[in-house]
Amino acid sequence: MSDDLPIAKIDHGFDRLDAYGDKLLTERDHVLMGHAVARSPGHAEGSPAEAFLAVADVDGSGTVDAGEFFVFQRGHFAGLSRDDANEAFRRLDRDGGGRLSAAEFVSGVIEFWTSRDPEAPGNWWAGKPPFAR
Ligand SMILES: [Ca+2]
Ligand SMILES: [Ca+2]
Repeated sequence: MSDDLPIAKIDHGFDRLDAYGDKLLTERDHVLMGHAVARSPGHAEGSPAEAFLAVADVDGSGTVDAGEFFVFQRGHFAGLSRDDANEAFRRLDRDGGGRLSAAEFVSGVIEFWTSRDPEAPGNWWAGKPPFAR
């Protein structure tokens, strides 16, 4: 199997992440991406947060379990341990049901990028935030 297709998709994904368009991924791209997530209505079909949910929900159940969450987040944050992911998952699973509903998942994404509340569960999206006790 040729590597052309996956490489083309990675290039395409990189171009999407390179919000500033200078062929470098920097903090500035993440800030622009965060603003784009914040602007998009959380449940609007096609919003970045909904797109993340579609990728994370590997079995198509409509919810994200702890294993799916870990695999999804580990793909973005290579240093995230399973313990850190599990702790983050517990915080994001607001009803304690053991699964992230679409609303819990989307709220986590949006809060991570936009909330100024130090107690917001979404602060844990990428693992333990540096200011957490
Ligand atoms: Ca699922
Ligand atoms: Ca839940």
